[in-house]
Amino acid sequence: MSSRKLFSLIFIRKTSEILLGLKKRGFGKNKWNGFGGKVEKGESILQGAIRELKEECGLSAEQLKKVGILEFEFKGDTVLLEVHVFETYKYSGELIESEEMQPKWYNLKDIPFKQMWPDDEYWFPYMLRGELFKGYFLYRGQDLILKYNIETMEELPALDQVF
Ligand code: 6U4
Repeated sequence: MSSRKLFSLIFIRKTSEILLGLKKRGFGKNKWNGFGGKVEKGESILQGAIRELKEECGLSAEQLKKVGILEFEFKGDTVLLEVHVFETYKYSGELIESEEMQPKWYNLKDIPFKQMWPDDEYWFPYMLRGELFKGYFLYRGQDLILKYNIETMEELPALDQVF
């Protein structure tokens, strides 16, 4: 039997820049990524995203736009990760470094793909073009993608369900 784990992943955008964080511990350590984490019991995916953003970089966002859904499977592991990707150009608060993340603005031309999850290079272009997307990646270990698929979507499911 396989089980599914829900995560959020949030990107703060400016016209030609994107905010990334260097993960300082745990899963994906030393990789640049958006902010986010596990959706907790009693919250919706959107609520989880807003909470994680605040916890990890100090910023508040009222509106997050859903931009994609990613599924990750690791060969030999029955757990499927379901990562909900959000972006926003509207935020408030003061950017801080947290125990989990060291934030940094990157120009869109200088995104450090070599120091990110290998899948990011495949789906970032969809996000940067403003397309909604759904992706599936099968990994062996955390470095090798064995199989993947990405498709654009007309719309993404509502995320108000509380878990
Ligand atoms: P703890 O340490 O338990 O508080 P938590 O912040 O809840 O952790 P964490 O850090 O494990 O969760 O979340 C993982 C983050 O990495 C989520 O934002 C989803 C994201 N992520 C996981 N696999 C990814 C992948 N292959 N590519 C990607 N982001 C991924 O771009």
